[in-house]
Order: sequence, then structure tokens, then C-alpha cells
Amino acid sequence: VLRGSSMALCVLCRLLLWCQALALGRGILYPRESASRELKELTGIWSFRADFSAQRDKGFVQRWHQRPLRQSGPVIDMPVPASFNEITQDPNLRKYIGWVWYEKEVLLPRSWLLNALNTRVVLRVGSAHYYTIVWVNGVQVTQHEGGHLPFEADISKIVQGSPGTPCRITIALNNTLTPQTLPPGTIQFMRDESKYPRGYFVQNTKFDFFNYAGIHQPVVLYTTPSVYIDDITVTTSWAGNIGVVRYQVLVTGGTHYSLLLNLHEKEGKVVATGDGPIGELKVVDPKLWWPYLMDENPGYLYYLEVKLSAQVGGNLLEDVYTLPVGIRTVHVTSRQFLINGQPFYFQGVNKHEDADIRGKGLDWSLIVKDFNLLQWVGANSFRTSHYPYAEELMDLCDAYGIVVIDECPGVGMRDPENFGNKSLAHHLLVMEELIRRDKNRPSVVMWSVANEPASELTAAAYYFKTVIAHTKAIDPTRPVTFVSNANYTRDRAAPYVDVICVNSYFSWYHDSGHLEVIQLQLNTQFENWYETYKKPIIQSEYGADAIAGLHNDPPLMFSEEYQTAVLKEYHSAFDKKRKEYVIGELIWNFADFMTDQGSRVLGNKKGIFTRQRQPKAAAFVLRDRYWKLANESSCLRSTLKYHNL
Ligand code: GCB
Repeated sequence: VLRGSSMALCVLCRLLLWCQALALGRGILYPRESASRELKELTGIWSFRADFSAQRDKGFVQRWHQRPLRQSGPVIDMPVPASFNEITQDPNLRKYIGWVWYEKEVLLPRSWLLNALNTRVVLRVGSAHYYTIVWVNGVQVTQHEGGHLPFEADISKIVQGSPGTPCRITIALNNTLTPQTLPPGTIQFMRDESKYPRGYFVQNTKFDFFNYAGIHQPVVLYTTPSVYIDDITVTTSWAGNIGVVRYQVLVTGGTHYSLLLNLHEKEGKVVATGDGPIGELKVVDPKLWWPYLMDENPGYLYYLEVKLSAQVGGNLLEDVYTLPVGIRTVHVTSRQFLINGQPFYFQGVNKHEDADIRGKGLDWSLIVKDFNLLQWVGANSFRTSHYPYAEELMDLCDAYGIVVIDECPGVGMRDPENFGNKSLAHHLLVMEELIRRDKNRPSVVMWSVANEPASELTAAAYYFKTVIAHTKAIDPTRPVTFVSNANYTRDRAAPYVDVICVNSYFSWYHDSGHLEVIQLQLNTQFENWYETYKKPIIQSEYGADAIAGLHNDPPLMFSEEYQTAVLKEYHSAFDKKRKEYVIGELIWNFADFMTDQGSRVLGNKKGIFTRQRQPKAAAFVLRDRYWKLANESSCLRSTLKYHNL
């Protein structure tokens, strides 16, 4: 008995330590309204100007942030959130590199301004690509490097100092990529004046998607009390009929406070209570969080309501924040990926944040349409190729049970300059920001630290050893991977991952047109990697371009027939290995998407859906396959019936 209880204590200590590892010193909780928090979305039309001056520095020289933007020159209307590139008819704005300026004036409710001692006003940017500086009423409040991830600034002092005046938010952002940014790029000056005008430069990148830029996710203002819930970290597990939710709450702004926690089930009933900043909640007969197609009620969420009470200057302040929580576990063995102890097979897709007109800007209609298509096709998972996706979309992954491999923007790292100390320091920071944002999401089951880096370079060994170790140190609860296209004998980063993720394009980028070699080559690929590393393998990309409506039989490249033929060859090889150590297949790509101009015809056409989300023949092939795979699991009869299969 003693041994049993000391073991239990050990497990508890370890779990609490995990929670602490994940608590990163400050939070970036998704802004939600509550009894103590108000929210104002700044979605809509902003004023905008691109700085076309030769050095792109006119805005700084003339200090555009100090006055309303319209006073320093002409402005145009720009929607937020959206990429700015394809909103106008100006080809120079589409390919613009440098600083652009956004501005919005808002009036804040009096209640936010008058109770200055007890109210905090926060400005939060969901994401802006790539480097951003933010001013409020001409005062710089923050700056941030990197697209895709949120950042915020406490602007209370500025706005509460002058109640009644509009709050003018100026955001300057620069989309220039350098060898040390993530993703990296280079600026190339063309100095031959017989070919290019003086000062001519271009941005080069080594990744295959268009470098859309702008304010891509919502900008919001929200309030909290001056003593507030800054961060919540949860980790979960279960044993027998007991689910465990361990929590750690970070309170900022005061030291005299108390915390009460209520865990609600979906219908609102309280199933467990706790207090204090750290502890665990036990749920009897928990409803586990299951992936889509693994249970009739996938994506089950509890709601952890955290209530803070604090005394400030004789006043009682209360803050309330509610966090969705899914109870589930993740484990990796040498041949399997286990969710709640059950083998999970990634039958999924790779996506992009990409659409006509809005580029990478958040679009609710597109998001919901995409989830409908994922469910229609029978996909249970996707990888956020090649950067973190919007929080609004990730919320739906949690709610629908769509499993996510959460990838950071480490893409296009093909040159030795991308592996220096500056890149490394930034990469570590990005992993911290990503984990701070997504650590509580049940849908996120694995981190991917990069896509197809030059992992055969000597420098890649230390670089990825460090990035992966850091990621694991911050989050000991999830496996870590990166996606390789290197030769298995030369890859220097693979030794550090938990799951091998490999991309290959047999009969496409080489042996073009030779469908007959796919199965042999894929089989060899799997066997080589498995023999070398004895780790489970995900085919993290495979596919072929097809121009929707282009037909040729016998199949020729770029026809819908060729795309489906490639898929079927791959599927036959997957079927031989998926009972062994192949734990997933992610098609490249869910939908056609925009790339730089060059060898592509208006973008990459490897989508099984067009960019407008219409199915190509390949979508039906994949749908047949994914529903057949799901059918192998008997608990899904009613779901299958629902989808009429
Ligand atoms: C890849 C890349 C992806 C490309 C894809 C392709 O290996 O990871 O970003 O879009 O191939 O279609 O070439």
C-alpha cells in the first residue's frame, strides 16, 4: 500500500511539475468577455498607407504616428483582418515589401476610463505579419516580431490620462524577411542599371506560399480588473473512472487575493471545485476528449471557471475567466500514437491560411466551410502547415475533435545562415509564444518545430537538438517533431524527435509521370526510416497538382486523373504499413493556394479542393478512403449513417 501511495504521490508531483513547466511567467489568454471583462473588437475598415519612399523610412522620418494618418498624406480604406496585398488594383501594393501603416480611432466607454485605479485596458493584436510597432495616441506601446501569434500591451495609462478624446491606434508593420526571421528570406538588390531601375530590390524566399502580409487576425481592446487572472495552465489525465485536471493560475497586479475554481460540464453542472493558484480537480466518470470519428461525441469540453477576489485600496475586485478543457492523454510508443490509450491514425490534411482577396486574413465563413469539408471528407486531423493558425479556428478543432499537429513558422530554412545564434534565439522564443498560446488545447497533440529545413547541414544538429529540447522542457506533455525531406542517412535532426514526419513526391518532382514506381519507393522510404530510428512515421505530405477540370486518361500530370492515380498508389503502400508503424497520412494539400510567381499556374494546385473549396476528383477518392478507415472502428456506425455511407 505504501509503495502504491508513494508512487501516486510521485505521479502527482510530476504532473504538477508539468503544469509549472508550461506556465511561462506570463499569459496570453484568448480575450473573452465575462462578468469582469469587457471587449471591443476593432474589426472593420482602418486607414492605411504603404510607405513607397526609396528607403521605406518616410513614416519614421515624418513621425506618421504622431498625428492622424490622413494629415501626413493620402490614406485608403483597408479591411482588418485581411492581407493588404490583394485588396486594391495596384500591382505594386500586391508585391510591396517594406513598412505599411494602419490606423484606427475609437471612442472608449466612460466606464473603462473613470475607474482608472481598478481597471486595466489592454490592446491585443491576434496576429500581424511580420514585424510590428504599435502606438496609442502617438506613444509607442509595444513591438513584436513574427506573424501568426498574438501580442498585447497594457494601454491603461495612456487612455485613462485623457478621457473623452478618441483613442488613436497606429500600427506600422514590415513584411521584410531576412536570413534570421522565421520564416527566413533575403532581400536582393539588383544593381545592374542596364536591367533594373536604381534601388531595385526583390524579396526571395525558399518556401512555397505567397508571403501575404497585413493584420491577419482581430485587433481587440479588452478590460480586466487591475488585479487579474494573467494565465491558466491545465494538464489532464485519467485512470479508471477518475479524470484529473491539474491547474496553475497566474495572478498579476496584486498579492492579496483568493482563487476559486469550478469545473462545469457542458450543460453547466459543476463537477469539481478547487481553490488556490495550483492544484488538481478530480472528475468522476469523466467524458473524455476524443478525436472526430473515434467516438460518437468527439471533442467533449468541460469549462473551467476561475474566480479571483482581491482587495485593492479597500475595494473588492473580482475577475472571472472561463477556459475550455478537454480531458485526454497522449503517448507515443515505437510504433503507435495513443490518444487516451487508443491507437490513433492521422487520416488528415495539410492546410494553409489562404483565400481569394483576403489572403491570410481571418474569415469566419471560410473557417466553418473548411470544417464542414474536413468532416465530409472524413479527416480527423491536420497539420498547421507551415505556421500557427488563428485561435478562432483552433477553438473549433477543440470543439469538433479535429486533432492538430501545431507547426511553428520554421519553413524555408534552407541556407546555413538560417541556423545561427540569432535565428536560434528567435526560434526558441517563437516556440514559447506558440506554447503559451496553445498549451491548453486538447486538439493539439504534437508540436512541429519546422518544415523541410536543411536538416542534413552540420549546424542543423545542434540547432534542432536545442529547439526540440527547449520545446520539451516547456511542454513535457506533448511529443515534438519536425517535418523532413532529407535523406534518412543524412538527417541530423531526426534523432531528437518523437515521431518521424516525412514528405515525398514520388512520380512528381522526380520520376515525373511514372506512377508505377510510387509503391516501391514509398515502401523503401518507410523501411529505411523505421530501421534507422524505430519511431512511428507519419507521411506528412504527398500529392500531385491537378488543374480542376483538366482531364486526361491515361493519366497525365496536372490532370485530375493523374492526381487521383497518385493518391491511390500511395494509399496501397500506406495500407501495407499502417498496421505496423505508419501512424498517419496527411495529403498535400486540402485546397489550392497562392504561391510566388514562377513555375506555378496561379499558385499550387495540389489541393483536393480548389481555392474556392470545390471538390476535385481526388476529394472523392480521399473521402471514400477516410470513411472506410473510420468504418474499421465499430463505435462509429451512427456517425457513418449520418454521413450517408
Ligand atoms: C513541400 C513543401 C510544401 C510545398 C509542397 C509542394 O514539400 O513542404 O510547402 O507546397 O512541397 O507542392 O511542392
